[in-house]
Amino acid sequence: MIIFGNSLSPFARKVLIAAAEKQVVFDHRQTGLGADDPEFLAASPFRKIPALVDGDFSISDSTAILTYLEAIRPEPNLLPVEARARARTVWYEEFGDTILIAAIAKVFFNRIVAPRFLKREGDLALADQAIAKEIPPLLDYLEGVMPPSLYLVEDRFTYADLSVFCPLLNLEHGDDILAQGRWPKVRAFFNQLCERPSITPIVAAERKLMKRK
Ligand SMILES: N[C@@H](CCC(=O)N[C@@H](CS)C(=O)NCC(=O)O)C(=O)O
Repeated sequence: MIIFGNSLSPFARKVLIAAAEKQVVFDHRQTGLGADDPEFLAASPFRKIPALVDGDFSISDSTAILTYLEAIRPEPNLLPVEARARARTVWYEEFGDTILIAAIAKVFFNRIVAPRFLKREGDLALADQAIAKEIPPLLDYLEGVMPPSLYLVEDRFTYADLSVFCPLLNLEHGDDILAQGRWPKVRAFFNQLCERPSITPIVAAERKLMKRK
């Protein structure tokens, strides 16, 4: 199996962690934006990362890939079976993949991607506005729904936690808002996940990269 996508992408990171949780053996290609590797393009018709190739099967989109991984490797179960828990897991995945990342991307792109990787100035006012106005209500929401176990669904690690965690790591790369103490449960949720064996190496590598000027 091949997984295409640099882990700085929250969507690629989601797939890399899911594969590690399921102990799937894979070859990781550090595909970035604008890649023209023909194998990657065959798997991802719109050049978006992540993408996956498994023998003669290929697919892109993190949600599609997680669905595939869950089907071929049902244990450990990361997509609950019980109706309400499954629906809530899909909701948190959708929340992470759309609402949360839309706001966080304004910070991550303009403060990190534009200056470091595209060698141009980002729209810093847009990033500041996201930190001041857009992101706090999303963290308020998470703080309000966070169970005492610090797992969003079924008091155990599922795709729900993974999908919310991944954008939060991009937030950490761009701003220290989560470390400020206003959202203690969300911060504890984030810190707990950073300690997971499937996640720790990715967090360590990215934090190291982020410190590099
Ligand atoms: N819904 C997709 C989103 C994938 C996505 O937008 N990936 C970004 C990187 S974070 C990308 O490849 N952007 C390049 C582009 O849009 O051309 C998923 O869950 O995988």
